[in-house]
Amino acid sequence: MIKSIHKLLTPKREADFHALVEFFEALGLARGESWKGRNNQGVKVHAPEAGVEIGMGRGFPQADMVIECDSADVLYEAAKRRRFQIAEEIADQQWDARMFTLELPANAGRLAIFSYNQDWRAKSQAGEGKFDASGKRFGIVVSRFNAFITERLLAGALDALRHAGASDRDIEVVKVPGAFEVPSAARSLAEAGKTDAVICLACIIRGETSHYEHLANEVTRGIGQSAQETGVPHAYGVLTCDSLEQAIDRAGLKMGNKGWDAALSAVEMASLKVARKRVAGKRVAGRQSSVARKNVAGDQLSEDTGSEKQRRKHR
Ligand code: INI
Repeated sequence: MIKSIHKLLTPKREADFHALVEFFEALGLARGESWKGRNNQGVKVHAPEAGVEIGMGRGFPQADMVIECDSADVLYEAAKRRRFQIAEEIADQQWDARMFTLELPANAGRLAIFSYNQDWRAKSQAGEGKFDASGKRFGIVVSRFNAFITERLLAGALDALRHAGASDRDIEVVKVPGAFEVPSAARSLAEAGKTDAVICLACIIRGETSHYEHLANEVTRGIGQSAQETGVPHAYGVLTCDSLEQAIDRAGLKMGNKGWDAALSAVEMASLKVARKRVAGKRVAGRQSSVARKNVAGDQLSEDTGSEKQRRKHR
């Protein structure tokens, strides 16, 4: 499983290294993991989404790196206030966007920053959630049983939420003794009304229990029931494995990390709920306006009838 894609910048001087980190943080990228070894050091800064774009034709930014944001004008003002070196002034683009470019510190290249004028994705993604966790609150319930595995699931889930833009203060982690206790803790979190999605993490290993099937079934049923009855999305990150080896593979090695996967499902379902609420809101508003139209017509009708009655009276 591919985990991420990075643009690597390797300035020679320590001052340039810090200047670059501060530059990206000032633009709003989140600081991720960092390390300091004998021969090198590194800091990762993240955006909710990253990838390779393959483009053809004219009008692409002339830059080594591109950032899409909500408002290029806001970032442009921020860049000017911080006296970042502006290479190209902010301007309208023929692809219905606003864009400007900056020189990166330490001669590390050029960065283009743009925002679309219209949210053209809104229509095409109407039926899908987005992998954007910013501003959303998450609860994580994690079982201490098989902690060797569940701690890895938890690390994967936290990593995924942070990558998707969630803030640490919006993540509540609740630890419970075992998988059996996960559904009730998940329900408490969901019913408290302070989370947009709950992520359930546990590990049940067949070899370790004679009641494996009962436990796995009950935990799965309980999580599903809590999701359906509270209306809060629950992500299922419960490993049900035949052996410890299988569990290890699903907690960070060959088969990826199911905690990470569950967290991304939670992000998607939380944003799908918001998107569907927005669509439903528009529908209700649309329906109200037609009801309102009917009322107006109805009122006119009764007025006419009234004046007709009056006329009859006078005749
Ligand atoms: N809990 C788990 O999370 N995984 C297991 O594999 C497991 N086994 O093997 O029994 C397990 N048992 C504990 C259970 O979830 C409860 O915590 C316990 O029964 C107390 O209610």
